[in-house]
Amino acid sequence: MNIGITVYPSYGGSGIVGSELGRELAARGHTVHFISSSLPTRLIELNDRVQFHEVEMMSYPLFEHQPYDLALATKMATVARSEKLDLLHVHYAIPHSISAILARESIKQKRYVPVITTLHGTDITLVGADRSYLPITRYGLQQSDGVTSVSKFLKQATIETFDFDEIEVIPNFICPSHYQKIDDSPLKHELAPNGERIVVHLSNFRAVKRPVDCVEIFAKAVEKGADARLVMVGDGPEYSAAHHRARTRGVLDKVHFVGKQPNIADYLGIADVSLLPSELESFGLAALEAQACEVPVVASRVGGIPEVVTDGETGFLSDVGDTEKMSDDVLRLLNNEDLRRAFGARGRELAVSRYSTQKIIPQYIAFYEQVLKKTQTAAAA
Ligand code: GMT
Repeated sequence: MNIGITVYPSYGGSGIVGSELGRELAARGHTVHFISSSLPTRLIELNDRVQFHEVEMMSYPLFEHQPYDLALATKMATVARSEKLDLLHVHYAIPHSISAILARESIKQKRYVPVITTLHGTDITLVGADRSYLPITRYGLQQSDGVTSVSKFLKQATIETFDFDEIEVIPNFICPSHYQKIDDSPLKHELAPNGERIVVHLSNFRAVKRPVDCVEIFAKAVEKGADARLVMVGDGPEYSAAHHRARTRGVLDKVHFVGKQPNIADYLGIADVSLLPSELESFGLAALEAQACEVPVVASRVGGIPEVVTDGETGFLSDVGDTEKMSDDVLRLLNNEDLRRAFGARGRELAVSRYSTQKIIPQYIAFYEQVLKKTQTAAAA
């Protein structure tokens, strides 16, 4: 197949999922055309099967804001025709599905290019549900030729908010050989020079991820006797607040803010516990990545997280903001190697058996084929 993929290139899990999906599809013999404003972060290698088409934006004094959605639609239509795309697969509904629908409609006299929208999270729960975007998001769902969501939770949220239920659940995935436990590494010595335990948090530091809670959980665990380091991987709006909390709680010397990292498996692989105390999480890719590296997860019991983290088996779940309990859970895991190993092994087992690329990528391909068949049958009738 010839597949057009659009993602937000530099920010968040939807971009990661879209980029890695593209790479996996190419490895299975398909040709993938990324259409976005810049090269997606995790896409380091372009070749005959993985191509990139940059959305060009014309600036004009009259434009208070440049109309990216229209420029994207134009590029999608151009690439769809020149590369004879079989379908357009967009990640994150706003504005990508609207741009794709516009592109499809603008060229449908020549050929019909179906649009598949994958819902990732705040495109439904936060941004899409806001009154200013709700009607257009619903239209995007109704007009897409196929819609997938990354968890059962997100499907249910979409039904409740948009009264739309034709959704295939296809979860996030990991490549098992890429995410592995690392027993020892120079990085581990650098971050924990005296053999301290490593607690890790990985996110884009938006308020919804509650990175300040991570520092608070860690500070409480230290007060209760933990000999550990906290490694904060990523960057974003809440960085300053998290840094400030580390300073005021007197743990700044034990917290490493390492910024955005190209290879997060290096950090997850050496960790003993992973923290994901989010306000809301439609799936929780960071939890899955940690589990794949045999790292137990301490997280909030919200959204799709319970679909990924099994409470008492691969990690511990708590109410949002319950930093007291979360710090107890961290301490319990740090102090008990057998428990940590058992949770780690079970987490890896679940990550591989349920969410490996081998299991999930064929689900996307089957869904593409189903949508193509449906649209071709409709066209023939
Ligand atoms: O909804 C978002 O926050 C944006 C989105 C992204 O692009 O970062 O994140 C979501 O997509 C990930 C990949 O499917 C999921 O694993 C995350 O749980 C989800 N984030 C939230 O729901 C907050």
